[in-house]
Amino acid sequence: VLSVDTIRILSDRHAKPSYLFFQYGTAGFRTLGVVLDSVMFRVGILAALRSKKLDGKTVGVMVTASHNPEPDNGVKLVDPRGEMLESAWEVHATNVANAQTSDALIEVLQNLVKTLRIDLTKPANVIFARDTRPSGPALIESLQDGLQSVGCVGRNAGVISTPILHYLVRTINAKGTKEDYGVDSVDGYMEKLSSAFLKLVKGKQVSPPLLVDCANGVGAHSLEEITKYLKGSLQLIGVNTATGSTGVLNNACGADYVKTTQRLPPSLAPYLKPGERACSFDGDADRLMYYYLDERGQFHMLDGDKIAALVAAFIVELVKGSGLEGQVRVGIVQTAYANGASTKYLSDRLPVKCVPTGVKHLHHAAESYDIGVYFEANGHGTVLFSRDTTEKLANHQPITPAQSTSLNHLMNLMQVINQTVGDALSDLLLVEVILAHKSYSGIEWDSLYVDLPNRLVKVVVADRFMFKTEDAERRLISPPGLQQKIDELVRRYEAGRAFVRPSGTEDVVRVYAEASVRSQADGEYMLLSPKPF
Ligand code: NG1
Ligand code: ZN
Repeated sequence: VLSVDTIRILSDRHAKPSYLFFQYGTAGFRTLGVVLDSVMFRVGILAALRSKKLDGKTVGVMVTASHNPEPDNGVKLVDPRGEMLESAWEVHATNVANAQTSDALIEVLQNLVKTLRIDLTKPANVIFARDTRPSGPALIESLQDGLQSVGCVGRNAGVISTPILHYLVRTINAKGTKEDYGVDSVDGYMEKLSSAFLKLVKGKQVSPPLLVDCANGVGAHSLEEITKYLKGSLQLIGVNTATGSTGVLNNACGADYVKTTQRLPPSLAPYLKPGERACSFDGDADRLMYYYLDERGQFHMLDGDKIAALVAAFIVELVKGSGLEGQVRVGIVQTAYANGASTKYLSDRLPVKCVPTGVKHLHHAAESYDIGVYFEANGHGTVLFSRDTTEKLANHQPITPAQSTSLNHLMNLMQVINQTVGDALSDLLLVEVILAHKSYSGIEWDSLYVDLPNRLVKVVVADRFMFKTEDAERRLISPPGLQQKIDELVRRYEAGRAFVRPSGTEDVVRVYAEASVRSQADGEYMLLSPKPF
């Protein structure tokens, strides 16, 4: 049974503010760091219970608010294969977080143990980490109290990026199995990525020194580490690496700034020369945005859609080159935010699926392909190789030296890619490998297709839960009549497309519009006259 007295004593120290409601959304719990104490304590308990339910497999807990402002924080659970928490448990998490008193909490927990038939005698293994936010250390202590209240010690992985935590969870659980995923340490991660990278770029001309905007977040640590392993083959120059300063995280820098403003972070302006490319991580280093200045100094963005196009084309080429055409199907997953031009470009070549926003939806859909490439336009994405494909590649007998080379490249790509979740560092290495192989600069990469001009804005509404969608969030079914109005507006514009959906991470509604001409995409924006970013 649960040691009710211990839970009560510790829970009283982490009382829930009665006036708040917490929701486990697409990115776990996310709100102001100062109100998350009770949530952290309870997530500690829940993580331990989830591990027990899964027969003692290791479960991850990541404390981060990603690209959101510095005062925000959040927490999400990571399942044993390094994936997002199973949906059914999101509801349990919300229930646990909202029990008003310690007694109410104990009751919810006892119910959970009973209905889910959790065997409390099983071990609980939890690994946890945080990003660089100032509110992090105190929140980690609350989390540890939660773990302790159910007799779980947990492993503190310290301050690391979200994708490294996902990697650690997967490696720990895969250890000693057929699906071994590497060594469960930061060094193991760096070693795995970098050694595959070095094999892939051997004898190739790699990028000149590359500026990497770390958003003043934990990605700066990853960058510093990987540099030691790259042995000068790729020079990465960190900008916005001030993880010790307050007030600078994600501030006028980082992947989200680039995507939403479609501008160069001002802090990079003194360094980036016309003709050169650079990239930005977000605050927890799971998103990556590339961009370059053309010869006239004009800014061009290479977002998640462009990364997906580059990566998918290269993988298709390698699959063909290995002699596996027809045996290994490559497919793409996007969301409604994918630029219409990217969807057209990709669906002319490959199967493309559109799913609702949220990594878990993309990840899940990508699992249905032999090799599934998924990217959100905002730069979050990865590539999944199915179990069958992994075996097929390992057992395939190439019949020519060229086939053997392609197959080797594919096997090494699998090692560079963090298949658990989007990973800015791993995606950066992947992109640089492909650019080196294709001898592409930013300009050639960009010319795969031309983005349709677009606008994404947030609008504050009285009740965003009134907005209900269908068709992978591309159409509204509520409030009544609104979709018709959007349809009427969209019809007036060439290649027009627009949709409205409630955010899962902020108390706003997002409005997206695109059209063949910039002024027309903006036209939608003016008509709706919402608050700009
Ligand atoms: P919401 O707030 O539901 O739009 C945002 C991003 C998602 C995803 C999540 C999780 C956009 C338009 N939305 O979701 O893609 O990254 O945050 O962080 O970028
Ligand atoms: Zn992030």
